[in-house]
Amino acid sequence: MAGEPQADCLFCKIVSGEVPATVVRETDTTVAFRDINPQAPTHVLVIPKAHHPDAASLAAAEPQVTADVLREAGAVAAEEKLDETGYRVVFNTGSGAGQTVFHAHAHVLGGRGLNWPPG
Ligand code: DGP
Repeated sequence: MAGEPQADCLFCKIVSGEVPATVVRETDTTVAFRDINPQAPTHVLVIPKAHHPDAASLAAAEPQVTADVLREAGAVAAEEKLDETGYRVVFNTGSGAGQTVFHAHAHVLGGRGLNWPPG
């Protein structure tokens, strides 16, 4: 069922604590933790606790939680002092766009210059 934990999902295991992560923020609906393979000095992932495969399906099923994820992305950026220099929030969607974990997640990237367009 949409939103239910999936036994084979890495990020559901981070939500449950079965897989450890460096958690920087947590709310009733979201968890934010450091990416294991950082692409910038700050690289934090913000995920909904509920399982949805990508950002669009999350938004369709739980718009309020989508807003929670975006608010938390902003809170991470403020805590990491990125809001003055600028930062990027990215939802890779689909394997062709580089999505490798099919549990919706926002990448929060900053702390270095960020080129546009991204590769
Ligand atoms: P994406 O490629 O957009 O699906 O992003 C998935 C990200 O998840 C990628 O940047 C690496 C990160 N990642 C993969 N496995 C782990 C893990 O076990 N722990 C943490 N903290 N991050 C992970």
